[in-house]
Amino acid sequence: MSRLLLILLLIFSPIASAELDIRDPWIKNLPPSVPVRAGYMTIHNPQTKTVSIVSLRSDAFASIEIHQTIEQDGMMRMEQMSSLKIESNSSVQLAPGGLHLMMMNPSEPTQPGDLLEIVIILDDGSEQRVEMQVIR
Ligand SMILES: [Cu+2]
Repeated sequence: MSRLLLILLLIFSPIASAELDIRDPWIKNLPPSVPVRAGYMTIHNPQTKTVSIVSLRSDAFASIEIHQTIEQDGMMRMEQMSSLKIESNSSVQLAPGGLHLMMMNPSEPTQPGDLLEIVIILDDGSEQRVEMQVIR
C-alpha cells in the first residue's frame, strides 16, 4: 500500500510542483517614510523550456516592477525591465546591487518578520504565489 502511494507520488508530483523554484525570497525593511521596498530571491527554472516573468502583483504593494542596476558614466542607476527571462535548468539571482523587485507604496508599514505574499505572472499566463519575508 505505501509502495503504491510512493509510486503515485513520484508519478504525479512533477505536475503539482510550481513552474519556478524560488529560494530565499526577502524584502529589505525601510522606515514608513520611504515609499518603496526592494525584494530579492533566487529563481531557478527546472523546466526544459525558457520561462519569463512578465509581471508581478501583490495586495501589499500598489505595484511591483523588475529592475536592473546598471552603471552609466560611473554612476549606478536602476532601469525597469519589461520581463525577466530564466533559461531552462538555470537560475537568476535577484540581490542587492543587481537585479531586484521594486515594490511601490506598501499598503501598510512593513516590519521585520512580516510575511508578504506576491504573485508572479509568467509568459504562459500561469501564476505562482511567493511569500516574502521582511528582514531588517
Ligand atoms: Cu529599483
